[in-house]
Amino acid sequence: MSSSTLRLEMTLKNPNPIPQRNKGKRKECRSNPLFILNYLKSGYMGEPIGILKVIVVRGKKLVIRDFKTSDPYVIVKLGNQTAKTKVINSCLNPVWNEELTFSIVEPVEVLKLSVFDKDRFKADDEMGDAEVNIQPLVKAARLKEILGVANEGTILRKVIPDTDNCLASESCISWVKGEVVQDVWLRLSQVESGDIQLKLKFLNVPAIPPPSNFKPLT
Ligand SMILES: [Ca+2]
Repeated sequence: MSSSTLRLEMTLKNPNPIPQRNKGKRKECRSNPLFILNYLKSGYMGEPIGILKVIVVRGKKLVIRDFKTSDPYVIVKLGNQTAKTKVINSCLNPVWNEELTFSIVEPVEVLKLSVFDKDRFKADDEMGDAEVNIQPLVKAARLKEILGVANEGTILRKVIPDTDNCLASESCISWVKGEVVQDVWLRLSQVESGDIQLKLKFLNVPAIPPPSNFKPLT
């Protein structure tokens, strides 16, 4: 077999071979303190402290990005985790009622969302963005753990609209059906109008049962 045939065969087996110089670079990166610091910051190494369920309920008075309407969808981000809702065609007051799940790691990041108008033949248009601090929810859930029982509907905490947050109205963190739930209306920024309603739920990370052959030390 000639060397050119051998090269072709190797390319077919591995269409994207890593060039030798990149292999060396990659190894070098992993021993670089800055790389390790960034990796730790990314949250991958963090111990999960809980699960965040984000229910994107609906949008209100969203902006027009097509001729008379828009086809909105929402992208939600927590640290390096991203999830998005489905597109609702031709609607400025869409109802998604979609549940997106994230893991919460320390340090707790701000939850960010962006709304876009889906377009078929060009890049999707921006329809505003917003963010919400989930620290009050995490703290309320921890307080609930310490205090123990709460009656159904008990308000654990209230968060008021401020220049530091995107809240469109007062937000309540309550104990609902065995879960710590925060109802939020966010005002979209970078646009003339538009609010998004979210329901945030904090869930404890499920405990991993010990292996069947586990024997505690005596
Ligand atoms: Ca569109």
